[in-house]
Amino acid sequence: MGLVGPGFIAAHHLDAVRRLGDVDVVGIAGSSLESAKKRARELNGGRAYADYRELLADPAVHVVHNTTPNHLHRDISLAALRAGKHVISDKPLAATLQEARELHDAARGANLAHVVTFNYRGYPLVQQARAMIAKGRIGRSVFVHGCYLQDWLTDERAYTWRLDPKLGGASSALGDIGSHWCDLAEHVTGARIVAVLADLHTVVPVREAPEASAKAFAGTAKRPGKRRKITSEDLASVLLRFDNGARGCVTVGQVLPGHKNDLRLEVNGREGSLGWRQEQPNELWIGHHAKANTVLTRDPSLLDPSVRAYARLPAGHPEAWADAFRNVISDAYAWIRRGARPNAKPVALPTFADGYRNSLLVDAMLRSHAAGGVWRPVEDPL
Ligand code: SOE
Repeated sequence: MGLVGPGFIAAHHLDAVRRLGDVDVVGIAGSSLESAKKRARELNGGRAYADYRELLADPAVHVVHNTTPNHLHRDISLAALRAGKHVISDKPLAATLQEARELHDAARGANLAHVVTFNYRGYPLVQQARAMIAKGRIGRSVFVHGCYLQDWLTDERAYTWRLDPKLGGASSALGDIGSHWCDLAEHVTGARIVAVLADLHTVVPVREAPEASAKAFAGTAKRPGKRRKITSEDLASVLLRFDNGARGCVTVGQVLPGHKNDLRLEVNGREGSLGWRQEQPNELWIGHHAKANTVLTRDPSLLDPSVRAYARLPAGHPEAWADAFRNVISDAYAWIRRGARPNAKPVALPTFADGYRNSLLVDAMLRSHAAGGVWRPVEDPL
């Protein structure tokens, strides 16, 4: 594998790949030879390439991990597919809906793996919830709700390229983390969001930001920097309608003190409810109407046989974010080893089709808000 864009998430891609045990890390490309060399040294990441094109030209690289900022996703992923490489891209798939469509079209029929890291799918209890709903354990789903709340952008001196529409895309919080929630809600329920009504807000409209390229969770700068006007949302509430008739709502925010990486998903069915929280990932809440509620802990022997492989440690040994991330990367390489045939894709693995679908959802939310907060259908032209 070769990696382009050695930022915050790059180390976790390398870690996940190394845990597979049979994939060589060939090298890293950055924005310059110097940055690539520095990260290659720090991460023991093999060769350093001055440019992603050099990495793509290297015949030793079969799989490209694209961990660049959103505005670079399209060009690099497209060039990688055209060079015959499998691609594992960070989310969102691209900065705009149009670019996401281009990537989706290029990946379709290319006989190459095309993966988007909606990594929250990789948790064993997320897969358990999906299996239970698919088997009818909670009856017909009627309400799907939750949130994805963070606080790392609370302070006016916190800044990230994600807030700049030229680099992060038209939406900020929705594209960065709302995208994860929507993907999870559709994946777990097996239902599709068909209409949205969104209210977006910018709680911090001016930031005194020293560094345009600051990484996520970089913290608050000590000294004020350049004053920047912020136009993209840091808070969003969205009502949802699903194709199976279920209703839903989600709140997404990155300026909410005390919430670190608080992703919660609850699905209420006619015969029971399921609730999962990213910060307590080893527990699945199971709600009942006429008997006591229960909590299923992540014990492989208690999981549905179809999802047991996602729990790698025996009961009592907690698994968390890095393990779930590894599960997604592991599925990606399993697909690659099977020749990346469409019918050989692991069920839980998110692809460019899911990435494109997700961009459609975020786009519909932006349009709903721009129209004054009215229902907008999610039209899927495919
Ligand atoms: C920052 O909000 C961030 O790193 C996201 O970009 C990731 O996708 C999410 O997993 C954690 O938070």
